[in-house]
Amino acid sequence: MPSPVRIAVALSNMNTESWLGPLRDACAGVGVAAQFEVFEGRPLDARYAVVWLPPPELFMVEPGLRAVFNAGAGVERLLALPGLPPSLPILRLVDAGMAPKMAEYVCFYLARITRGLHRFGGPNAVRDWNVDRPRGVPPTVGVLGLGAIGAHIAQAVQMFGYPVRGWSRTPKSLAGVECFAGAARLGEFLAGTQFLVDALPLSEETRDLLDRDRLSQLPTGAHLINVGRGGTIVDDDLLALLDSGHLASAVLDVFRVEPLPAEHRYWHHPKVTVTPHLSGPTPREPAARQIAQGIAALEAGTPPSALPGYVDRARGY
Ligand code: NDP
Ligand code: OXD
Repeated sequence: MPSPVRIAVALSNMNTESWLGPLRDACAGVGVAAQFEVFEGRPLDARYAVVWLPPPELFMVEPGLRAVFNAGAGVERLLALPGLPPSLPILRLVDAGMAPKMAEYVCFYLARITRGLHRFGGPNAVRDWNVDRPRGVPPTVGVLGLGAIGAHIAQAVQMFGYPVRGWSRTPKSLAGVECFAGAARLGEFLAGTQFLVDALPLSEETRDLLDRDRLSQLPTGAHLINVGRGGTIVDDDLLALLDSGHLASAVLDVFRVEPLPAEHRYWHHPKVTVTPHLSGPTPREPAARQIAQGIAALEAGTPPSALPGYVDRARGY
């Protein structure tokens, strides 16, 4: 019987132990004999690693890695780790159950804001039957990023009757969504968006993308939800446009520095809702299944670049 494939697990900010059972079960389910061990700094002679924000020593101590599985969708911090071998293949999660949760989060805030639902409930709740009920054309929702998550959000929002547009790097075609592609069309996309949802990865091209100029291209009174990455928005520019009244509100789930520092203005700004990076928690079992399928495919000789979630390092996502 061949010896089991050794797999190092290094998951910061997650309950690592709780992942071991689902990972073992998922590998057994795809016929891979695997031995998962928590990486604690000593060599495990691992062939693969399952990571979320791993310590940089992992890559020094484990020179035999053939691929790394990122237990999340965003890879910008993994790619920035010192010592990450330049040709080590990285596979990230593709949806794995995060997309519906993120669509739910966006639809919740969309309804809360556009229908004024924040007025009801709590000690200051409006107790009046004669309140405004929006009956006009719903605002146009624009989704930045039409990947596994953004496309799901766009289609979920569209099902609630909102006109939806989306923006991506390469051209897309999505039922019910007006699609825009490339930097040259971003201005046009923003000008027709009353409710902007950011579902972009952080890369060299998207860092600081939403600065004062770009955000000013949104119509007056526009709202923003950011579930992508904090670094895509220039915080001071967003705050200035909220203060000037050009933007009406921002719901922010992701930040340049996380946890968001206690002194940050976002915490206390009356037009900002802060949530602590919880719009898309990684569901363990589907994530473990996706990772196990990847390991099985690699063990069967499939090239990493042919697998879903293969990270193109030049693109940065
Ligand atoms: P994908 O790689 O599937 O999609 C990324 C999308 O962004 C693609 O449509 C891509 O365009 C587009 N894009 C990237 N760069 C540019 C650019 N320069 N110009 C225009 N469009 C661009 O990623 P996912 O959808 O799986 O995830 C997106 C991000 O969501 C993650 O990277 C992560 O940062 C964030 N996330 C946040 C979570 C949370 O809890 N808040 C949870 C999970 C993810 P194209 O299709 O042409 O390549
Ligand atoms: C992710 C995230 O990228 O949790 O998966 O943000």
